[in-house]
Amino acid sequence: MKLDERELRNQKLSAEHHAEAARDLEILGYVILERVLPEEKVEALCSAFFALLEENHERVGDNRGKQRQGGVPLPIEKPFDDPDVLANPIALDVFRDVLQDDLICSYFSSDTGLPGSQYQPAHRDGSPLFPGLPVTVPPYMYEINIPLVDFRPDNGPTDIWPMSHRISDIDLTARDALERGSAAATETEIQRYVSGLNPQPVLMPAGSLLLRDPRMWHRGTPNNSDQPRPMLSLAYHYPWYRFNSVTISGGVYDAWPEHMQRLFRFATIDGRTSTEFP
Ligand SMILES: O=C(O)CCC(=O)C(=O)O
Repeated sequence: MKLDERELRNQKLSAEHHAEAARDLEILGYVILERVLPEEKVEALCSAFFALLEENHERVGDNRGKQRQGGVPLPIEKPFDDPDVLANPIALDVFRDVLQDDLICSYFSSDTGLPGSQYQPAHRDGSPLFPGLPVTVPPYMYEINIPLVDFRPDNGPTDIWPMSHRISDIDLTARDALERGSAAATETEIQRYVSGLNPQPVLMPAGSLLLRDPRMWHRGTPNNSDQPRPMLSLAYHYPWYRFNSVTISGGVYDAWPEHMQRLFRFATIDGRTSTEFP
């Protein structure tokens, strides 16, 4: 979806675009909002990300398969502490409409396919709410992916299977298959089957927002270019759900406006985690 100048200036979708985005998210499992972040911002995020890349790679290794790092937390400090990244008003408006006003952000990290990365097995994020129950429950969490470079056919764009978030009773892959990064995980019967179902590569300009249901099947694809392909990943959900956690310094948290503090109220702040529930 391309946003017009007014929407970008007001950081709010038109009523028509809002309805379209909410419907696509519920029915298709995703919506792409193009070029929401201004170019200068994306450039600053991208250079800060590249400055950390080597250190992150040394820290986690290839934790999501050959030449691939996933779920690598980024420091919540400049430039990553930007409210347009952590609490994007356009995305949150849509999430709040489909879920509810009171949401929690519990995940801020990065996923990077380096040159030479391979296909991941198709997977969902998180565990099913009711394992083994062949029922599609309503959405309880949404994710945002922010490409820091253009996602092109040659640099390993994420593949997605629209509408697959509604299929609850197929086991795609063992839960630890992604972390083990074993090539055999892509060679199972079910993986061959889903590979034949026409996954779509998410081709989007840097600074776009991919809003998606974490249950929608997706996978990293081979990066055949000579540059890394980084994206930021965030998760927002009902306060009663647990997905991950973020770490913030008290100084950063205290300086935030109340709506940001509420969004991050279950974070670990200066080493302390809230016991409030929900
Ligand atoms: O980097 C990508 O394109 C997808 C990564 C992913 O889904 C994962 O590592 O869980």
